[in-house]
Amino acid sequence: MKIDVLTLFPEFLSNLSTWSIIGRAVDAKILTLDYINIRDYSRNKHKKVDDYSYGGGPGMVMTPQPIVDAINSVKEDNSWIIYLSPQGKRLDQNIVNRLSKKEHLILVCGHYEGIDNRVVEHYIDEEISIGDYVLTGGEIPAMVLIDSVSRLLPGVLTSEESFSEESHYKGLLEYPQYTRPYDYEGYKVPDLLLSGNHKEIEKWRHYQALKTTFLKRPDILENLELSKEDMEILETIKKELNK
Ligand code: 4HQ
Repeated sequence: MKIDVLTLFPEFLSNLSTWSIIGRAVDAKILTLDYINIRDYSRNKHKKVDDYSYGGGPGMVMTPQPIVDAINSVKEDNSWIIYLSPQGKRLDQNIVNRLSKKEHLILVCGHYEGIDNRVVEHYIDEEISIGDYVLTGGEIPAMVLIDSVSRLLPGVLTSEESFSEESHYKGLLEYPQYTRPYDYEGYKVPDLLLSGNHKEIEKWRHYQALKTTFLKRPDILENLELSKEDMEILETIKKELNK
């Protein structure tokens, strides 16, 4: 996959190519990351990229010309152009899965009060938000998107790392995990995990994943199609919790 990030602050993002698993993907040429400085495309003699808002009001708006020229400098037939903004669809694992199958992503990062709406309407394929809060720019959302998408590219995670992706915990929160020491300041690891009984451990983890999801993120459960077996386990969990 190729990802081009269009930004006014390429140096803020450039560390990403060396970061752990993403760095590994870049080294293995599974992922090509490029940062394009929108300002380089300004045809203004002062390299200006913003202007006052029509209709008045505080704050500057990013002007179309440098953004569209920057898009056109990298755009190909297979490109999918994304604008990161609070007005977009909220990023979730389903969107991440879909985007991980694209050959070329172009991520447009806005600053100031945002970009001229004609760019959003006519040059952007999809608007994506990483959550309902206001940031100072689209660079951190772009990093979130790059991180979540790159770990799904074939060959980036080891087969062990990607196992949980395919397991039947799909969609549920993770089961609790423990490592040594067995006894930390009097807090002990559940004994079953030391039993060596893999079948029982598997059952326990499945139960815990359902329980954690029910307790911490009931909204996730509502949007999942649970198997008959999982529904029964969930009933047991509810009974044990007296609900
Ligand atoms: N911004 N999810 C305003 C965001 C944001 C978000 C990016 C701030 C765009 C113009 N982007 N600029 N939340 O708050 O994606």
